[in-house]
Amino acid sequence: MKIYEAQVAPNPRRVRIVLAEKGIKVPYEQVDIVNAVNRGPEFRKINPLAGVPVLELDDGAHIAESVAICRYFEELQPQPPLFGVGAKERAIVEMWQRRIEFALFIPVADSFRQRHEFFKGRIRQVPEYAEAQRQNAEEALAWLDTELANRRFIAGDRYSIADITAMVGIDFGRVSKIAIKPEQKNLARWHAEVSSRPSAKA
Ligand SMILES: N[C@@H](CCC(=O)N[C@@H](CS)C(=O)NCC(=O)O)C(=O)O
Repeated sequence: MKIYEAQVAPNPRRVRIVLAEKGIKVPYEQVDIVNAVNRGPEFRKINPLAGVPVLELDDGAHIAESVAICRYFEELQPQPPLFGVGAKERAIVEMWQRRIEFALFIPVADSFRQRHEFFKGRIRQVPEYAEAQRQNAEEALAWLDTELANRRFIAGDRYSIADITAMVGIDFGRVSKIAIKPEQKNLARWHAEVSSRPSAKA
């Protein structure tokens, strides 16, 4: 088993954090995304969509999509649970994971992807969309600040994959000048707590 990843990129960081939380060690192979090695024909045999991370199993199967990889490890080793426990909590974590992914993580990613030199020639870029998504991400931060007024973590009392996606998204927002505002005290309190976990350095 091994994981193709890139140390600099946000999606692989989500997987590294989940593995660190669970104390699972998997060998990593770095893919040179700066020089677009992931976009070449060899890597596309592993993931036709070219993204990292990709988990390679011992039987040769490839699992891409960060959250799918995280779910695989949750099944292998349920402790500590990062996708909820029981029907209700699992559904609530799923709801928040998807909300954070659509309302924050993707807008943050688009703010970078849609205008940065790194993605020139890789995807069709619309710089105006980058700015629209930057504003959408800022709106999501304001909304999350109100949500976090009454609970410790994004999906409730337990740290979950939704917190991981939100923290990684917010941290990556720095390159697009997306940041928690001084008045967003609940969000700042939450961000300080999740960032202080040892796994945040993974
Ligand atoms: N939805 C995929 C996204 C994968 C993705 O876009 N990965 C980025 C790194 S965060 C990448 O490979 N970027 C280089 C490129 O697109 O050329 C996931 O969740 O894993």
